[in-house]
Amino acid sequence: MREGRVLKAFGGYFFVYDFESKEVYRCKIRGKLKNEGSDVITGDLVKFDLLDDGSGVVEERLERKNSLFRPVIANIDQVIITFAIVEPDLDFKLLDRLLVLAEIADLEVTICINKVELSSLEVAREQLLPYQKIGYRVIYTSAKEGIGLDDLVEALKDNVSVFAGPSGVGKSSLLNAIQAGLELKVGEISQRIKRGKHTTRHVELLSLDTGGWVADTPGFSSLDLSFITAEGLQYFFPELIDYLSQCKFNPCSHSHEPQCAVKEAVEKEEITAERYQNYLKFLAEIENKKKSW
Ligand SMILES: Nc1nc2c(ncn2[C@@H]2O[C@H](COP(=O)(O)OP(=O)(O)O)[C@@H](O)[C@H]2O)c(=O)[nH]1
Ligand SMILES: [Mg+2]
Ligand SMILES: [Zn+2]
Repeated sequence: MREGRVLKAFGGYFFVYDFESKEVYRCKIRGKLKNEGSDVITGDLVKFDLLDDGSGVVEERLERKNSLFRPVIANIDQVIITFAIVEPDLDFKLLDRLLVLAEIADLEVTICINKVELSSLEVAREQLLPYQKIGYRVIYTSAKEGIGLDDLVEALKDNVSVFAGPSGVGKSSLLNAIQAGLELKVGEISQRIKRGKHTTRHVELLSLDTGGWVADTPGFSSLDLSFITAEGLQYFFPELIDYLSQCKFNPCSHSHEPQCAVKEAVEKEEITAERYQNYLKFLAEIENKKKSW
């Protein structure tokens, strides 16, 4: 049997990229699979057979590594968290929120800072230095001037990626810049705003000529963190983890307790004050939501 990846599910058909022939086949799904309750979504790895007429039948869905609920997509390797250095101003609180969501989903992260030609590489690098120190990969691009596109291609290569980040930062422009003929609309208001609550969305994976797949819709449409517990939040700030066992109290929320190793690390500037402040804000959000229930 052939093995492939579902690039798109639409109107009862599954468009499957065959790893061997590198062709895309329109497939139906074996009724047995549906009866077993084993749904097939974009990103799924499947086994399929080809019929004489050139169409295919999905016989088996392989186990998923992970899946996102919005957008509905499976087996994602990484999220490209994209911001502009200016226009719009880089929103570090939103960046930290997206990083927490990526950590929860256990995705690899690449932070992409676009529109660097409007500022300078030096300024951008300095602002993102704390994130590089934590261990996040940061790339600096300009879709307009063609800066850093090789780094983006390299990051996308051989991975299944979703973009995340506010609208207007240049996500579509970056994809257009690395893939000739793509012609995604630029300057469009994010679909999220226009879309009605109950409209089904069809997520499509684009195969890049340079290798890799990218979802055509940005990831993490819900930015709500209150589904995690107050005690859980600390584990999604990677730079806190080494300090957690050194706090006097256990559990320690690292907000008001004495002899807190995290607070001491902030004072010594081993943890940046801005990230710590955002940790406290997210913690308050989670606690307030609980109280209102
Ligand atoms: N100056 C500058 N403008 C850019 C750059 N990349 C995108 N833009 C502009 O930013 C606006 C939003 O771009 P778009 O790709 O639609 O952003 P998206 O909403 O994140 O997909 C458009 O007017 C683009 O022309 C860049 O590198 N430099
Ligand atoms: Mg766009
Ligand atoms: Zn503590």
